[in-house]
Amino acid sequence: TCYIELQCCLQNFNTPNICDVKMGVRTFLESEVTVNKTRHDLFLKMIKEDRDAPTEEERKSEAITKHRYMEWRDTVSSSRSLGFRLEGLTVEGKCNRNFKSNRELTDAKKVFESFVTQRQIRDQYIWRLEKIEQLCSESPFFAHHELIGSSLLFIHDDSKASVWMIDFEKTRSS
Ligand code: I3P
Repeated sequence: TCYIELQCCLQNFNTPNICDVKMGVRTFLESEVTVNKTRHDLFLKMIKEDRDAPTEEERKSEAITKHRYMEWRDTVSSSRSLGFRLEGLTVEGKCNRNFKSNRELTDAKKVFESFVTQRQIRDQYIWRLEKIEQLCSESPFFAHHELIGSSLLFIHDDSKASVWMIDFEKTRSS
């Protein structure tokens, strides 16, 4: 019998603080590169972040391909340079997704330091990250698959913390 077991990661937390960190230097599949359809919504997202990012031609058509958007997105964020990027943060119920152009390690460190202020919470995160690292290095599945666009989801409240790996939609055997 095949079945999927689902878990609500927020369960057991009182007023959870949440941080989504997207892993990897590339967040699109090779198969997405060949799709030539252009999209106006992605053009709008691009100029919202940087008015000067589109080329002359893209400005005329007011549309870009998803590959162009994803490549640009990986390059302006820390994905390409650091191998991860901050997707979003919820602290005391307030959500912040304004990290698109944060490329520097010092910026990421500042955000993590303000997200995790208690030593006990930090230690629980580190324990769990080391556990995930150990499980991944022993797992035959992880040895033979590439994960694209997956995230580490950090959640804590005043007394407890944990991390989960989430979003496996673009996982392929390698
Ligand atoms: C989105 C993000 C998503 C991607 C989405 C992008 O950009 O990269 O991961 O969905 O594509 O728009 P942003 O983070 O800047 O909002 P997939 O991972 O499913 O490709 P979409 O617009 O086609 O949903």
